[in-house]
Amino acid sequence: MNLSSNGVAIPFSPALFGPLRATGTDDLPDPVALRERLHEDGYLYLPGFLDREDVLRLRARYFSQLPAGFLAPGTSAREGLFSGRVPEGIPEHGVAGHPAHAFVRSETFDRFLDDPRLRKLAADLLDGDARMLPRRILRHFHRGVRRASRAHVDFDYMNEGSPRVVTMWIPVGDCPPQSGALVYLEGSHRLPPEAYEPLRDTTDRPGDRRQICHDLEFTARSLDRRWLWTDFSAGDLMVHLPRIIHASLDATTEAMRLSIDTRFMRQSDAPDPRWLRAWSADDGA
Ligand SMILES: O=C(O)CCC(=O)C(=O)O
Repeated sequence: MNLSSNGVAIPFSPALFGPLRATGTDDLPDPVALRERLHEDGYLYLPGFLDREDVLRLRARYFSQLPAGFLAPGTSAREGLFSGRVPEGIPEHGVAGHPAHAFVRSETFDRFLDDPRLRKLAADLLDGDARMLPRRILRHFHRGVRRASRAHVDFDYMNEGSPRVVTMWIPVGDCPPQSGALVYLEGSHRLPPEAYEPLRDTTDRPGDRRQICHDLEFTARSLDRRWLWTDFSAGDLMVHLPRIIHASLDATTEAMRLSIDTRFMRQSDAPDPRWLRAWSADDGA
């Protein structure tokens, strides 16, 4: 596999990559065991937790909002294949006027996320009444941009509220590594922040100290641990803790990468105020 992140290649080698541990969803462990596993690994990988058809329907709904010429000719919105050309005049992804901005404010999106199974899972993991924070992000990457999520921990983006948060990441479509899957740095939720502070100087985005690093090989070697990966299918769900280092790979396939990330916390905990508004890509949060 030829992989890169933000245009920087990373060899797909056993020294740098290992498998995510799956938690079977047919017979989900009891809440205590689930919480233990989440805190042990820093994540839960729940293959097939969501209904594949629901997820693919959502994919089709979003891609059908894109202007003509975005999708490869003769293909369906459900496939979400990139034509190789972004039509002129479309605003930046996720800002007002872009379809993703309207989509996260739509009834379709609300209905999809207002899933009692997600709420119950969040409540089990937080061991209390859970609420979803209103800032829910729709990410869409296609080949050619060589742009992905840099290595980071979520807490650095939401540090004005309680750290007792769980993030759910939902691939909206099949998402192998080459389509821009998320990868997790093994056991990194246990690292003290001082351990990765120096990595923030190696960056393609000076001026933003929140991200840790754009170079995933350098990150793995410096912290002496592997990136955990999998070949995501539509219907899979990832849950992670706010202190685990994660990043995404560049999308290089014809199939575009679409995903949602959404966060839950206990009703009684104080949220970071920046997460109480609907997401806009230019909201600075
Ligand atoms: O989807 C991505 O590339 C990043 C998502 C993320 O960082 C998260 O869900 O916390």
